[in-house]
Amino acid sequence: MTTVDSRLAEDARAGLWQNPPSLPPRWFYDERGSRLFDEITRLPEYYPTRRETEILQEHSADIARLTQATTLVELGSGMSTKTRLLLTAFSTARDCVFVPIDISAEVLTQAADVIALDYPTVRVSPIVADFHEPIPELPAGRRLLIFLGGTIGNLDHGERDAFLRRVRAGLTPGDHFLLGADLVKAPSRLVAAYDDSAGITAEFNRNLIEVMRSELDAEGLYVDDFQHVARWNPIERRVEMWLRARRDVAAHFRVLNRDWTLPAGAEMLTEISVKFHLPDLRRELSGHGLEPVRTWTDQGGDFSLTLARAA
Ligand code: AVJ
Repeated sequence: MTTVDSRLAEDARAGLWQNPPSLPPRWFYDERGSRLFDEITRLPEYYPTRRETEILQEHSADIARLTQATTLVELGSGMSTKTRLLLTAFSTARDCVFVPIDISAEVLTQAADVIALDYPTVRVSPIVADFHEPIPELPAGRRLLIFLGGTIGNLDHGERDAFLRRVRAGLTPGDHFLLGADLVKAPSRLVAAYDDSAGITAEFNRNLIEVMRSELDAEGLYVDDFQHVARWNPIERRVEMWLRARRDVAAHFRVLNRDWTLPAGAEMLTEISVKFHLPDLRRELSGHGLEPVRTWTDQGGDFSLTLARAA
């Protein structure tokens, strides 16, 4: 068993027998899941990627000037598509180092190679790591650590607190942190972004069942027995994705040596996507020694980028 498998087994043991059962969203991103997510970012209903790209197009030069950074570090970098806008701004100003950090060594190597080819003046120095663990020791220099896409929304209040502590601990006073966060808006638009009419998000969510089936060697677990559910939780201010059993589910996980049941109509929680009010977010950052310098939003105020300075 690989490390990844045993981590999934750990997460499954910790989450599937809780009430309600749950699994953390990082397991969505196997090869098919990553492809489906890529499709999601292009859906008409899914605005965050487009809005964040617009903000970066507009303000990357400002970010380069305000931070004077020489070392750009990206957490959860994936293919670093949006990051190219920052790399262009930074590498025009001065020589720089790019440190993509991702859990997938495969994705990381691919992305690093392409970036190195396209940006000859940028030294690319990838690190395999998980943002649920301490930030690895970063190369010296004035750093800008970025966490884009609104992925901070996957963390609940306690997880966010721990994450922001790790971010602050990984930086030196004067370094900067750039955070992409989705904002509270009409629930109808929020839910549509996670329940698109083409059914891509439904496939993305249901793919988790296939990941569980194959990675945990399950018997009696079928994707077709689960229905995609997305709803707005106004108390927690988050979109939640659930998988609802269409009929009684009785599965056996050979890797865990455990049985799992989910009665018809019952649901498992697969993702939270917290949405923010800017004053709260800025307060949360400064409470963690990350002093907001500037916040940008798109024209419609859908999505935000906040630049903060490590105190
Ligand atoms: C990658 C976590 C930012 O929460 O919007 C998109 C994931 N899930 N559609 C988000 C996601 C369903 C996405 N993040």
